[in-house]
Amino acid sequence: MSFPLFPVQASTQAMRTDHIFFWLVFISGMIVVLVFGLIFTFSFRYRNGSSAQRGELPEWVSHDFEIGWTTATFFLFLFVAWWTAASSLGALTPSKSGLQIHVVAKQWMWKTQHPNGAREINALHVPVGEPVTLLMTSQDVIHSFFAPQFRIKKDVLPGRYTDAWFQATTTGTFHLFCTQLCGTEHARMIGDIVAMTPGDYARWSAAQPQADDVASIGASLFRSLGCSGCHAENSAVHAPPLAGLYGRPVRLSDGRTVTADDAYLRDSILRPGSDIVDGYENIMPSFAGLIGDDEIFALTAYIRSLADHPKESGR
Ligand code: HEC
Ligand SMILES: [Cu+2]
Repeated sequence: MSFPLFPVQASTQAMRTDHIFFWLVFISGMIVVLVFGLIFTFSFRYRNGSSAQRGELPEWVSHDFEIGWTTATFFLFLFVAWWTAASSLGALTPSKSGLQIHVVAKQWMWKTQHPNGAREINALHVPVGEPVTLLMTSQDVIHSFFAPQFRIKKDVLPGRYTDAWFQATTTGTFHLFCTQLCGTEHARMIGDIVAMTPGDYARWSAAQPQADDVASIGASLFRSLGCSGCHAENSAVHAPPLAGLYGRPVRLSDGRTVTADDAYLRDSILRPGSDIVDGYENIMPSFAGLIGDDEIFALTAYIRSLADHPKESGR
């Protein structure tokens, strides 16, 4: 279903969003018609000098009537709140499966990287019918990832991750905009999202001149940066094993329990002193300023790949 003056609906979320939008416009419209209808009726009926009856209320305007319509509108609003919240929460929670794409925004371009290492600038190729999770960060100022035909918009912040997800429903080329005024060439910070059939996507991604699988780039960084010196099983240093860590709850020395997601891993690498794992000393050096977002993403992909083999897990 598509409406004039509206961007086409190219994702599952687009239909849900528009559905809610039109129903809310319709409900609000009905209320406007009712209220204005009553205003005009009453101002005509009770105009100065009219012979309409004033004083006693008619019989049917009872207490029960008043309680009835107040309760009805209350439940209508509860329903609207529940309905929009349920849909928005669904849009906020990325699915665990599907494709995970790393997005780095900078003045003034979008850089994307696929799980197999393929990189793009101001473009993003995705398969139709598969959930795509975007893990996003910025190298400088605040940007915002906006794909109107997918009805997704999410701020992209320096120094932390935000995520968004969508599932494309039709093939085609769609707009990608930055919607956060981010400098002189903000208006040119645009790109194309190309939704392809899964077969075409597989062919496209196999044909990319990419260096290597992101997780294996991470594995070699893990050695070259010296992480393995402490985190390897046979290391003399008392450091937590990372196999099986991703997605698990972690107990911290201050008693909190957090989930080892992408943001946690990033913080562990950049600010190891802020979240110290229970039972360990704060001896891990900070890698802030030494490695960039691409390296952090690769290290995270490597640690995530360790979680796929639970039998290696030391936990
Ligand atoms: C000097 C030894 C040392 C080095 C080098 C080191 N770490 Fe650590 N790391 C630790 C210790 C000890 C902890 C536990 C205390 C803490 O949380 O700070 C830890 C914690 C972590 C955690 C959180 C683990 C958990 O179970 O929640 C991650 C993730 C991590 N390190 C990744 C890395 C990565 C990636 C590198 C390389 C870029 C690295 N570490 C380099 C010693 C080290
Ligand atoms: Cu921007």
